[in-house]
Amino acid sequence: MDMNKKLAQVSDLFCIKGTFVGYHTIQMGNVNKTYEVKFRQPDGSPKSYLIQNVNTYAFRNPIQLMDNIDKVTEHIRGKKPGQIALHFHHTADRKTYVIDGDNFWRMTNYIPSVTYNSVIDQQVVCNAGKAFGEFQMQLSDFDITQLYETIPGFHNTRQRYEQLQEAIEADPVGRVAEVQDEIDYLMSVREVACQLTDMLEQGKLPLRVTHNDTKINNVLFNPDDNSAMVVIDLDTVMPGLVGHDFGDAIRFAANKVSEDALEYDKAGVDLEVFRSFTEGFLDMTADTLTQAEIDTLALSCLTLTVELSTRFLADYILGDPYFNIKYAEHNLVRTRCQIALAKDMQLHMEQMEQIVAECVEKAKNTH
Ligand code: GN1
Ligand code: MG
Repeated sequence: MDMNKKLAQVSDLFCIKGTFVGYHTIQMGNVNKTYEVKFRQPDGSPKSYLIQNVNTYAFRNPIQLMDNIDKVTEHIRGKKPGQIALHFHHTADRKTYVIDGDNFWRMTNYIPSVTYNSVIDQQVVCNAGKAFGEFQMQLSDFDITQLYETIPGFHNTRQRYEQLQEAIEADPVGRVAEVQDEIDYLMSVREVACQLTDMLEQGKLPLRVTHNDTKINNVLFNPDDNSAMVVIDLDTVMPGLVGHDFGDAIRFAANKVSEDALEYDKAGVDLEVFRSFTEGFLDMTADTLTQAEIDTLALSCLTLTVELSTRFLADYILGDPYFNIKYAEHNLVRTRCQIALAKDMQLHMEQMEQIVAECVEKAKNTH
């Protein structure tokens, strides 16, 4: 596909004014494809937008997904009038998407900002914690029944294990033999990893509206002072547990190496980063969380790390249909890195629990 031509056409369908100048691909996420498109406006000034091609293998109901995002962004905009926010462009017939063949396009404003793939500064990570905590609080009065479950069972860890089991049984590309150690480890922690899912089913943890993909690079920061401006990537906003957001954020931000590091043996939880994020997150949420939610925050980090390991491994076994990969063993490296992190979290569980308790105290004393 001639991308220049295609992106110019898509922009036109979203009624963008001005002359298309060019585009570049943005490295963002492992599922969708993102492009910054540049325009010269009728008055001569430059203006950028973002266009995304939504992965419809991952998101089987992209129209429902856009419906969720529309409602959630409007709700948040109502809470922060006048502030920078994510805004989706509409077509002439008021749709937030363009379907052409297998492609599902959407277009948003481009927000000049910085993002971080790894932690360079404890204040940044604390601000990210506040941003995700605030996001949840802004949606605490949002009617859950308004949301479609765009990926059913997204953080249902038991279901993720069943999907891994099915992949192992199918073994369509003959990769199971080489990943026996990884399978053995994941099966050994199955019950502890499924504890959150079980508690939800037993009614011991409340459902909230959650983001469900709280990687620190899903927060846009102000380049001037590193304050958090906007939480992006709302594709997986769905009913979920507070631990899904907390645990996934820690899994990504507090890892000593990147999510797919080749040196996966160096993976582990950085307790200083853990503390900074937890402090920011609980500053926003401590007053509203139940005791059971607080008690399972540290556990949720292990849960989300193990859960993602099962997803990366199942994808590797199936021949990588889901996650974008850069090389043949990418999903295997990701799996090994997450497993190394999970093992280190098991070793530090008590310290993580202790830090959560201290941050709860601190939040309650300052409010
Ligand atoms: C995917 O595409 P991205 O990076 O936003 C995935 C998350 C995983 C993450 C791992 C819809 O998110 O669940 O945690 O990769 N999103 C979906 O990097 O599956
Ligand atoms: Mg995402």
